[in-house]
Amino acid sequence: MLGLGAAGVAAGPSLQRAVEAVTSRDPTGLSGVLPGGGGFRYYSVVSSVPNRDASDYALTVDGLVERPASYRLADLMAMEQTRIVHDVQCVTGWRVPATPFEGVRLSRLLELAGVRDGATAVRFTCFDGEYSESLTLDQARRDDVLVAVKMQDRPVTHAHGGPVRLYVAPMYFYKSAKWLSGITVTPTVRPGYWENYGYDVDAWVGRSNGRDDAPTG
Ligand SMILES: Nc1nc2c(c(=O)[nH]1)N[C@H]1C(S)=C(S)[C@@H](COP(=O)(O)O)O[C@H]1N2
Ligand SMILES: [Mo]
Repeated sequence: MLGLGAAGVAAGPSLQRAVEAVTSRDPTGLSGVLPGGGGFRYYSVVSSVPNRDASDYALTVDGLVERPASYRLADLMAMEQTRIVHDVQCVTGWRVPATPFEGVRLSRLLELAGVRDGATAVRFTCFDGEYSESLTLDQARRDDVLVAVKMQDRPVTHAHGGPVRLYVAPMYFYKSAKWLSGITVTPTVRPGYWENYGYDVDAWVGRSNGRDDAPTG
């Protein structure tokens, strides 16, 4: 699959078309409309994902930090919660307006961990065992980037990546890693799962992946 993705990128006359080629190929074949999802589509790059809940969920923070940590769901819920209402935009075109997400600011977890000299990025891993994402430290420290425990004002469901997913409000939804289980502070950006198929690492909505929207878009 990696080979096909790379070929798509190389053959496409534009990145836009390369992205569409990768997307329409749907290498996982697993995307589908979520029942009762209010416009959301279900995405997973693996066919089944274990269930985790308050009894066995853990999020580790490690890498280039002074104080590695592990958080249970209750630990995250006991911290200051931030609620953001923003449009969800998938790079394949579907969009869900004004969706509330709530959780702990990623910046707070990084602050508690103490980022060490030489770090420039953050890598995210997931308990599905396959997916990964990344942000630069500057992006990760934005106020609109959350480690979310709620979506649509309810606990994040398993289908939406619960109990804990990343939420990167200003970027295409592929940055919002579901089933989040690891946050590793790294020396450089390590591209995430879809980024190895040609998606942009800097995934600003309207200003990446071949889009150059009018500012009013
Ligand atoms: N672990 C994991 N996170 C993921 C994905 C995935 O396949 N696995 N897909 C991404 C993509 S491309 C999108 S559009 C959204 C879909 O989120 P949803 O299933 O809640 O609609 O999750 C993102 N995060
Ligand atoms: Mo997506």
